[in-house]
Formats: sequence, C-alpha cells, structure tokens
Amino acid sequence: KPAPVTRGQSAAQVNGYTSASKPLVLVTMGSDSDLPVLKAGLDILKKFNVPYALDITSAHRTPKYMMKVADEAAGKGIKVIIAAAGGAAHLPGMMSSETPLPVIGVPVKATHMDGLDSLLSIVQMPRGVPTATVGINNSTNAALLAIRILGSFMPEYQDKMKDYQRDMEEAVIEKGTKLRE
Ligand code: RP5
Repeated sequence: KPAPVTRGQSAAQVNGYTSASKPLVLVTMGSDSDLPVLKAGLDILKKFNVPYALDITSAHRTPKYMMKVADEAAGKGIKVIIAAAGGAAHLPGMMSSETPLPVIGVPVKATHMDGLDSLLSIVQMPRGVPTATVGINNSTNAALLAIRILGSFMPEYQDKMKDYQRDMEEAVIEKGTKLRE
C-alpha cells in the first residue's frame, strides 16, 4: 500500500519513485490514484536501469497540459510513453494522437466495471493512431514492452531482456522439476 502523501510531496516521491534528469521512458497517469498499479512496472524499469520520468496528465482534468507533455516528449529525448488510466481511459490514445512516439496504455481497474471499461477505451483506437495495450493493471508488461522497444536500438537493453527471459525460463523449469520429483 502506498505511503500517505503530505502537502508539498507527490505520492511518487513519498514511495521512492523520482524522475530521472534524462529519461528514456515517460510514465504518466490520469490520477495519482493509478500509482499503486504502476508500482510493479516502475520496479521493472528500475531493475533494468532505465531512466524514466513520472507525471500526472489527465485527459479530462488537465487536457491542455496532457497535450503539451505529449507534444514535447520526443524533443526531450523520450523514446517510449507508458500511460495508465482507468474508467473512460482516454489518456493513452490522446497522447498517441499528439506524439510520433510509441505509446503503451495500461488499463487501470478503477470503477465498478473491473477495468473492462478502461481496456476497451484504450484498445479500440481508430486506424492511424496505434496505441499498444497491455492487460488490465499489467504495468509489468508495459515496462517490459517499453524495454524491448529500447532494446531494438540500444543493445544493452536487448542483452538485459535476454537475461530476464532466460531467468524466467529457468525459474519455471525449476518449478516443474520440483513437481516431478
Ligand atoms: C482516471 O480516473 C484516472 O486514470 C483514474 O484511474 C480514475 C479515477 O481517478 P481519481 O478519481 O481517483 O482521481 O482519469
């Protein structure tokens, strides 16, 4: 559970997540209530030593700011945007409409519709405005996909991804071995 936030601090800072000075990935969300869902993905970015920036850009509450952030991201050296939102989750698609960068949407389970509303809001984009979509609350896969994209032109991330996949494979094989014993 995230630690309580006091005046002058952001939930991200309180929980040990701070923006890097030269980020490659922008992780943004519709509300700081989405932050607990993003924690697993942020941990993956940290594990792979990916510099990231954090922000809150609501498609509905801060539409002008959201578009500004999307518009400026590529010029600031960002290579991939991860955008999490729940309910009428327009954030990833709207950011995708304003940037040439790949945008990965994380549907957040935030309403009585269990995240299906968020999933469909993000995945059903019109032709011409692609927005990658991971499973509901699956910020882990959003981070891993972002790292794979970085790995396509930064060999060090591709090497780390191969190590991650090998470790995952070994862990599953080991579990199976124990079951067969
Ligand atoms: C969305 O509305 C946010 O992404 C969040 O998932 C949901 C609820 O936001 P809060 O009312 O908790 O701020 O825009």
